[in-house]
Amino acid sequence: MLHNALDKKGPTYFSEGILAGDRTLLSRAITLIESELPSRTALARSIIELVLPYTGKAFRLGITGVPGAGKSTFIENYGKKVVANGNRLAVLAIDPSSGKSKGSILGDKTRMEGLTANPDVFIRPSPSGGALGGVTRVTYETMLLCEAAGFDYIMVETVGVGQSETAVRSITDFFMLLMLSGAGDELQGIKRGIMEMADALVITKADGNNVTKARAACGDYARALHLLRHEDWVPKALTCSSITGDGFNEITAVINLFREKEQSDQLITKRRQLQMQGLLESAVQQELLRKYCNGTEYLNWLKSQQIQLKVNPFAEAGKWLDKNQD
Ligand SMILES: Nc1nc2c(ncn2[C@@H]2O[C@H](COP(=O)(O)OP(=O)(O)O)[C@@H](O)[C@H]2O)c(=O)[nH]1
Ligand SMILES: [Mg+2]
Repeated sequence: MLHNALDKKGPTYFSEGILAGDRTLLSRAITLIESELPSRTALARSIIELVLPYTGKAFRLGITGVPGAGKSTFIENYGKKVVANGNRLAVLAIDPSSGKSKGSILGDKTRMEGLTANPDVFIRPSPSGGALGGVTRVTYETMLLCEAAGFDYIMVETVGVGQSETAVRSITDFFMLLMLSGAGDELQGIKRGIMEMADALVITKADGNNVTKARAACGDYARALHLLRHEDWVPKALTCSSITGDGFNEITAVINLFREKEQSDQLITKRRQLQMQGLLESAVQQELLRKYCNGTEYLNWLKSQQIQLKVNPFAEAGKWLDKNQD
């Protein structure tokens, strides 16, 4: 069916289909989320509203690291384990560079061949050329729809060189940084800030000649991470190899340990509550910008003020907002 004809069927048609696990409707609804056309945004909002009661049940895992760190291969292997344990898995791949080249997303698909064929797996690459707030919203809303469609494990892959990893950290339960050993933090373009956000740091490709180096790096990071402990969790350093399969049991154990803390002290719920506060704050800010700081009138006002130099920008900003209030 043509997509526009699908859209005409309305939000309930979508929400019921998604709750029943219809992938065509799920995919189309995600496209609506990604759209900037007001009519599509409105339809997407209505669909999300209808499925909201059925969301929140998945474990949300964020995975970052420089291109080539082995993220997609990791997801292929770890994902197989997760599905073998009876989970249904959704993989969302965000690539900030994909606006320019579709290369790495195509690469991801081939790295995840085993998952692509699995009926319990849904893979969705997200182009994310837009603003950072856009990445957060699109990924968060997509995650909600996947949860409503019955996926109970969500992995979000993002490249750790821009700022999309901050966006992903702000909406996932557990944040994992994959690193190559021996390349040095600076060489990998990993900013210290990203390391500080990580709940687990995994040295990848710990196989062949690389094993000793990877273990040594892991020890160094383990000591450094201990100083970076979060309020609710001490980050862990681990190694793994997607070739030999080494390290995956340990990673599973760490994630299970983290998830068990939901039972004892509601660790995930508390994180999500803090995240909700952050999401609301930035949504309000974006909405204000959209409402009051948009369009030609605003741009003309900026220009008219900027040539004068003898204005107090802080006072003028207040006047602009007062004048434009409903
Ligand atoms: N030796 C080795 N190579 C790996 C491993 N994991 C991934 N690779 C290779 O590293 C390259 C980049 O992997 P990919 O998963 O696409 O990285 P991404 O860009 O972080 O998603 C590919 O050529 C993989 O085959 C591993 O555990 N050991
Ligand atoms: Mg990849």
